[in-house]
Amino acid sequence: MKTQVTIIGAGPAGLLLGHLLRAEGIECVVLERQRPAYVADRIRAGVLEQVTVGLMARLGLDARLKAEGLPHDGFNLADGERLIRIDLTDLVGQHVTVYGQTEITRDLMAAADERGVRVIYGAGDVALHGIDSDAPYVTFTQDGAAMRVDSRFVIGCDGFHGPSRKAIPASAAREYERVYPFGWLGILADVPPCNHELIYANHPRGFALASMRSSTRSRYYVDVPMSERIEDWPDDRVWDELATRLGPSAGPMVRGPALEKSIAPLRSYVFEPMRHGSLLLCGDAAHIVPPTGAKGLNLAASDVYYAAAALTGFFAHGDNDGIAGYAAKALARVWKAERFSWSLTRLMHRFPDDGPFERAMQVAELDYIAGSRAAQTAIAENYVGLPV
Ligand code: RFL
Ligand code: PHB
Repeated sequence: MKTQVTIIGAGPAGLLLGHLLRAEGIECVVLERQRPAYVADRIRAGVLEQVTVGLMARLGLDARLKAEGLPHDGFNLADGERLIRIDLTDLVGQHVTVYGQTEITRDLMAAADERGVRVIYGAGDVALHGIDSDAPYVTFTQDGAAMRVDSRFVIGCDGFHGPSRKAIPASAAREYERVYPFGWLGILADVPPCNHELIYANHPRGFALASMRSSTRSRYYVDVPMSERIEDWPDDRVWDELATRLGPSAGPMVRGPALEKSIAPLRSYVFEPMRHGSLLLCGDAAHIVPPTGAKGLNLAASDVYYAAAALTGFFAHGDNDGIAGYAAKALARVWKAERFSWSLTRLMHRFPDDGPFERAMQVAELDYIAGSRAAQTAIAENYVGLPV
């Protein structure tokens, strides 16, 4: 097979990039290890920045997002009895949109055929070759048969565990990593949310987040040590823990059976560079943020925005500057989101090694935020997403 761009991974990054390239008349093939049902059902992010919403609008794939997405003008930080509201629209004149990653993925998958985005599902043993050259190729297996795609560029959108990043020689790379001593246990249920806005809570027993997917579907999280097993968390135990940590100021919590329940590790990670030769990395393939700032999916979208512009410049105008500048441009935004996600994680979680001093620092910072419009503005401008 021959194409202009090979995309590895059909998560939100790969699918979004495939659509953006096709909209510019660029040929691409997307290789995905999983089957479509698996990709469509993964429960993950829920909060979209305007950049992400804007890309769906640019593609004309935002009809359902506009009809079903919930604009949120603010969110809350809770510490004990105190709720600090961050009024996004008042502070920075923007809002975020609550619309599940599952829905974005489904919208992109549903439109793939009609837009000529070719996705090969069930692609096994994907391996990258010749990324140092102008003629890279990717080999894979499909139903047992050996396959090969030749293209001018390969884009790694294959998440944290995919093969793309590993194809870059260690001598050319640098990794930055922080693994947190807890994970988030998430529960999804068809019950109305306890509050019309998100609440991030710091409680002596640990962190809790009240989020939602719609007015009838709620998503909640508590942090737990990574040694915990999901089997030891029957639904009632999760609801009890949420009720304690969120407290009465969160509003009345309706309980219901879990549609999904899992524990996700928390990590900060950046891989540099995000381009090596003819390979560009986008999304979780190059970086991970702890979910506290709701930045993972949105960073994947901004990477893809830069990558699509660079590839369009190359194929439409023979301009190599965008490709040459891709890594620096993407990383500048990535590092700011890493900082924000790390600092919000630090502020809202009880770390096992923390003593009275660290807790006093959290209280002082929350006091400062509660009383300072400048501090709230800094949080708001990061939460709605920095400009691309
Ligand atoms: P993905 O979604 O991991 O997709 C990668 C795709 O590559 C495929 N793949 C391969 N394909 C071919 N060959 C191989 N060898 C392959 N290996 C892997 C995979 O099957 C998959 O289809 O990465 P992408 O596209 O970069 O998207 C990143 C986002 O999924 C991620 O950042 C967010 O989900 C993070 N995240 C959140 N982000 C937000 O912006 N807002 C949020 O509110 C938010 N909440 C969350 C989150 C992530 C969570 N978990 C479970 C990690 C909440 C949670 C609990
Ligand atoms: C979610 O609804 O899944 C969600 C919302 C906000 C976050 C993380 C996850 O910061």
